[in-house]
Amino acid sequence: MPAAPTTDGPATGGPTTGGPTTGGPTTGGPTTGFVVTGGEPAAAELAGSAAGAAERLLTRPSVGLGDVVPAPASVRPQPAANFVLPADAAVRVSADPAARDVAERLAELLRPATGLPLPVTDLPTIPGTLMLTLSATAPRPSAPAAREWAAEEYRVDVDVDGVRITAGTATGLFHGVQTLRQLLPAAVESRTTVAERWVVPGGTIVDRPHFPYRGAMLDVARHFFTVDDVCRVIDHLARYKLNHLHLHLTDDQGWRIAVDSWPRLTTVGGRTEVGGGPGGWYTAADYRRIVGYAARRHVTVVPEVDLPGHTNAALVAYPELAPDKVAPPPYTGTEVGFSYVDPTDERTYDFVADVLGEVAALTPGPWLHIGGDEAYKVKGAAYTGFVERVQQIVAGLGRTVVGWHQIAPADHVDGRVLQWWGTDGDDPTVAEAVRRGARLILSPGNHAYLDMKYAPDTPLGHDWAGLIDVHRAYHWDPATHLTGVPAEAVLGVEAPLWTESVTSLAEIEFLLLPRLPALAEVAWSAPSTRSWAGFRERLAGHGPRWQAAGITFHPSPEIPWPHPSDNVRIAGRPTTSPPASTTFRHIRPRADQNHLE
Ligand code: TNX
Repeated sequence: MPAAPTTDGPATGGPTTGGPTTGGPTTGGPTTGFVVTGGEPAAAELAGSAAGAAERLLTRPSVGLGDVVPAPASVRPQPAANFVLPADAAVRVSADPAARDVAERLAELLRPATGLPLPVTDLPTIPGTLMLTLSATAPRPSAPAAREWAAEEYRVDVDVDGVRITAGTATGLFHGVQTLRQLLPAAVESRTTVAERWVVPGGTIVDRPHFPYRGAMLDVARHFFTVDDVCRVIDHLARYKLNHLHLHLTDDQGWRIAVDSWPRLTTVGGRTEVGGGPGGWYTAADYRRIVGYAARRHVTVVPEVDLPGHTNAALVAYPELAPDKVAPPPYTGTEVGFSYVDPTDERTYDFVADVLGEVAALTPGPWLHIGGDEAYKVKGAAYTGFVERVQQIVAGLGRTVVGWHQIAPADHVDGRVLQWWGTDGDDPTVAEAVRRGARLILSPGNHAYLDMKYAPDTPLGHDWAGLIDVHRAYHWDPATHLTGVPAEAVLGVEAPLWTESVTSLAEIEFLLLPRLPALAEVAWSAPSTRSWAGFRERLAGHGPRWQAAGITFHPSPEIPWPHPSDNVRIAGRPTTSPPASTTFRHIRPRADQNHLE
């Protein structure tokens, strides 16, 4: 459900007003020269003014307080209150294990580039320059009474003495840390030490999500990706305040999650992938590593076991599940809709209960995704009957069922969520399921499908749902997207990445960035704070960040990426020769290929 928009004191009316175009680096007052009025100034006075001007220059932030993606709910710049991280900076945090963990993440983020020790303490006697505070109620200086925090809400206050992040939960603090990260110069993303003045723009941000469910999906079945690759994708989600990673764990081309009671699913069904590569799978320990890594970044894993279709790999391993009880050949192509488990055989339901039971036991989050898409050969009552039984199995495990929107005609079960991936916002069957109680995750194929090409010449991806450039990813409204579906039924937004054509981490990143931040803003930011003009300006500043972090991205021509000839202050100061680690090169779209070095 979208959070009710609230105002918090004299907000500037949206992030664009604090952005670099209007209130960013130039808000620190005149940066060159100083005004002398009347008579001959004394030498000391002159020197004092010069020192003041120099100080203002040195404490000029490289980003504006409003340059955050996704756009915060309210931004109040205080240009006279910029903060410079001192060499003896410490992180002080409330004495709470989850908050402490967020503080450790912050220190981990900042140590490589700053080269500072950044000790973390929860002792109130030790002064902290970076303070992470859990508080029962939201501080509201301009109003008499404190109020409840909204879910995931945080507040960042920056003044000359330090940065204070306050929230009601560790998740809120974590989001505040991601905001602080974006307020520091791009060089903060460097994995090696950079000589830099770490200036943070002064002022206050109060921020909260519009939709509670904000996610991305990675298909690890068509091509397999390692635990490290998945963790890196989780990092990208966390950066943009996405809080769910949906893993598409099973499909015709491979079964990727070990199930003790049906071991051949992986030892036989996991050894294939699109194109004939070796495939692979996650052991229980691997999967636990993923969910643990995600949890520490406040991301919930949503595991999908796709049923009753998309099951060729399972049938190869266990022919008893096949309608004719004959093992099909392994499949490494990219067609869909031909395979299915036998909905008339009780053994199939034993299989489903065992698999979902084991996956649920490994998964701390509330969701189990049962697929349900493109089961073209299981029709009518056979299909709805199958889905209804599987929904009951999920309910019996105490979990909330999620399925692709094809499951809409099945009976309602408490809490059930449909993931809509259509391309036409008029879907009466889905609207009807919503009237019976279903909630929706929106993944419109023509806005949110990250496996769609950016442009006709994009070397990867599909185009069946159209081309999706950054503007298309950004320009839609989840609250009104589906006819006959009220905004209250929309839980949020998810950006799926199918991997038929994707074989490496660099290719994943190339399709994720820069569209993932666009979809993150659609999900996080209230419509009143969103504008394409502001977004493309704010997003431009992320190119140097990704480059400093060694992240591949598509240099979409719609985004005004900084250019070296602009004398961009990537390292936080004007210079014609920034340190090599932060030099912004190769960012212009090139005709031949699109990967950045
Ligand atoms: C449709 S979207 C599928 C996937 C494919 C994808 C390719 C959905 C629920 N099913 O099986 O990978 O198109 O874009």
